Amino acid sequence: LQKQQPYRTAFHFQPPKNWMNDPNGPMYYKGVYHLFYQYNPYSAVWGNMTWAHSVSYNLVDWIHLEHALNPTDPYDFNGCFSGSVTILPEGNPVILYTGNDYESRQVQNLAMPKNLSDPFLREWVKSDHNPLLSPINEIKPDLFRDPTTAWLGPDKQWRLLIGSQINGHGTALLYRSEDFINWTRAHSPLHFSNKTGMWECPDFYPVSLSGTNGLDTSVQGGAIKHILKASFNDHDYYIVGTYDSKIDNFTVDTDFMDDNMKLRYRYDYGMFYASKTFFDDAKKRRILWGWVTEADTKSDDIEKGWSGLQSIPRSVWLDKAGKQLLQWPIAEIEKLRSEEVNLQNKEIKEGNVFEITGITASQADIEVSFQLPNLHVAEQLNSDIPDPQLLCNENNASTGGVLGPFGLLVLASKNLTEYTAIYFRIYKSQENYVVLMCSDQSRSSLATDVNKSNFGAFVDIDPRQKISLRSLIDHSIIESFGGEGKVCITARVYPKLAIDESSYLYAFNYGKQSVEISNLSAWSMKTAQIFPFHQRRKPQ
Ligand code: DQQ
Repeated sequence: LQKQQPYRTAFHFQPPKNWMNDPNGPMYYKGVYHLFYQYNPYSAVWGNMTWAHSVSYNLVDWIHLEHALNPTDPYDFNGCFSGSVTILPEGNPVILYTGNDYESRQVQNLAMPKNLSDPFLREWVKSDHNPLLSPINEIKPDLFRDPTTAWLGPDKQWRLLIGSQINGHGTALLYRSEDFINWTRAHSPLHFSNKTGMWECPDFYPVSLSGTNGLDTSVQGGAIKHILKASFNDHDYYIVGTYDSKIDNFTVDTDFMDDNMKLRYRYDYGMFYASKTFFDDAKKRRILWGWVTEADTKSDDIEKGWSGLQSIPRSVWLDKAGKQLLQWPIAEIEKLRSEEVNLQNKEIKEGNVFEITGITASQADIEVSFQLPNLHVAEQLNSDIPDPQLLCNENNASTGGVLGPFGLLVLASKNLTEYTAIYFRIYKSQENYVVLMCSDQSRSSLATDVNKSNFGAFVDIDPRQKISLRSLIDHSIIESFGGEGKVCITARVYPKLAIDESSYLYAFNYGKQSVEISNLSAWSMKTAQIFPFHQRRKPQ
């Protein structure tokens, strides 16, 4: 099958076929992880939005179940759109989701599990009270969607956010309720921006200032900050701030835009959208899922019979400085590692490319760290407000510099006709060093009709320390983590030559100065067990 389907993944979550987009209502319940997702049961293009449902004991191997929500009622007839799960104080989960109703108005609905003693929660019942919320007053009927997980305030009232656009401004509307059924809109939204359009899939959660553990969504007070994420412009942006639950005031440390009107922090600088987090009570961590879109054409999707991936779930926490988030693939994924290869203290001289052999290059996990002996020769960055994406585009991996480009060539063909380059360049800006990370897809495929845009970001690290990179490679997706999770870039590629056993892995340095690989470990990755219920395997 892999022969005809060279782009299907081996350890990323995928349904057997058809269209998938946003992750919905992820949760942990009675020893089982649940993932719902936006799904079209009938084809590989968007439509007929249904909540598909899969469960897992380890977030790696999955069992596909019956659909949880079908668009069959007047209040969701045109689609069961995105939403979230809230675990009520007695431990019972409920779903809040957007229904695109029979008149294509976006309304908010509630659903409950039919049988709470079934840890798979296979059947869901829609509430008789639906729709709970309709677009009234100045809310436009088609700009009112994606309820968050609700949290409980000190006054014992629930709060939740709904993505919207009011007077042309992106906003997170705030609602309160005592009984989870009757919701009242607060006078002020939690936050808005007059510089963005519609906010989709907002997410709002506390993060700890003292360690990497996650916090339950209702935790308030103590050494914490709050994260607000909104999806717009095809990307997921977040801001860090302080939330006062008594007056529902959110004071932001840094807004979506910086002083130069540039958008600031993104979860991922590549293809990653409509993400959602949940608190994993079993391992006390917060986990992030995101929809990874396609870069090929709609007709390619129809031909291959599927579209869309989910990212590898990532642990997310606040960095020590309290400024930005760090993300790392959940540790469970490491159980798929096999056939390890290692390298230490290897110099890569100017213009050098060398192959890393001994692993399956199309299905791999690589961790590498680089050291630069001669930083003072770094080129000066000649721009006041440099744009990292532009820098990666202007100087792709084949353009030699002084300190870099150096990094990995992944999903590469033997003669390097095709490759995707994940690399760094080091610049000086006044007296500071600047580390640029790029994911260069421009040579990823001989195919001409796929999107091969490059992605880039600055990694806020001191290059006098090691510069680290981890890449998860899975046939048509490359998820890269720079600076131990400070910058994530996810790319989709569709090589013609570099597929399966014709795919190779290299390290390279096209900079004038030598760089040293202080450490490299790479593994082949085994295939995860992702099956329909009747073919499920015993959990390991
Ligand atoms: N996808 C859903 C919406 C959401 C959008 C519909 C984001 O609820 O706003 O499939 O990708």
